[in-house]
Amino acid sequence: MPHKISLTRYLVEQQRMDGHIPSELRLLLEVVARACKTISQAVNKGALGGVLGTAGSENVQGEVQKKLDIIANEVLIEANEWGGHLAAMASEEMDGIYLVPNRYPQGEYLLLFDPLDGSSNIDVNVSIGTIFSVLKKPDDDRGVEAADFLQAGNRQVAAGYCVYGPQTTLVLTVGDGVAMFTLDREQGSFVLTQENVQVPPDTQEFAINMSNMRHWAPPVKRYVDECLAGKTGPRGKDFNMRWVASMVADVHRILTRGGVFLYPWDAREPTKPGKLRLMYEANPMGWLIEQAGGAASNGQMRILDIQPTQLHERVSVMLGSKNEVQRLVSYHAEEE
Ligand code: P6P
Repeated sequence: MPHKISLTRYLVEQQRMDGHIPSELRLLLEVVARACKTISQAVNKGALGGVLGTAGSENVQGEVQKKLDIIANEVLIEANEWGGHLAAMASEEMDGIYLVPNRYPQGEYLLLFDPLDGSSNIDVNVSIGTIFSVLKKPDDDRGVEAADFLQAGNRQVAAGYCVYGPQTTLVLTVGDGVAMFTLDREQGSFVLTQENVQVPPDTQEFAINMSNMRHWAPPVKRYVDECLAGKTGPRGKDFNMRWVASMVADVHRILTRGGVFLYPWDAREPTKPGKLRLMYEANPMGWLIEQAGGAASNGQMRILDIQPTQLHERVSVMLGSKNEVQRLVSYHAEEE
């Protein structure tokens, strides 16, 4: 039986090997992982824990908050605010940024998260997850402001998610490839189960919410029509379709066996660039996919190069197997 490598040992070796992970960042990632374990336990209780259903409130997006959305948010805030590794946090569930209280030491990192992505799936027992992104705060001694979070995704120093499914699996990058850690509930620790994750450049599986077809822009319609035409169409091969309506689950499948995920702009709300949020969904997931050899675009440009202007801004997302994303980008270019 190969010796189990815990998340802690993996991070210590990453830190020792090439100083790639400063000790403060290692501490931050271990705290986030512990918070994900706590969230996993709450999620797994389900109806037994009295945590299903709505909380009777709305978040900044105007979406009804589930009880577990708020629980997960509070777990992440409470786990991270006292350690001295963070200066501030931002969350899908909070309008503004959360400054680490003055009673605690301030660190140099900014943590952004969607505490429980896919929460419409909570009550029907389908996989959901936590997505997180880590940035560095500006190198000055003034207090952190919301504008300090508005950094392009190519400035992330760590990104990852924890998927609460049949297994609880933490997936992480610090810019040196993607590693996966499965929660060993008997030991209560995340154990390395895959490293150097690679997304195949080609695929026969696409993920999109087909009910929005009549609202898509022509390049997306063309791409999906060609997938549906299968072997007799221009692609010369049949495609399969998946849509979990939980980005974490769809991205985990793509990291595990390839595929392409699309949540593109559509005409339902033409002034919105898309549904998904740039800072704490598209950027962390985009970096993970790129670190695994895939691509992530908004149809016109690399998602990680987008300069954010608002904390909760939305973006059109096409990510996964590189050759499929490049095909989508070329269709958008032809359209323009
Ligand atoms: P739709 C979940 O609410 C989410 O933000 C992503 O996790 C998911 O991919 C998408 O929205 C699902 O959206 O419109 O298909 O319900």
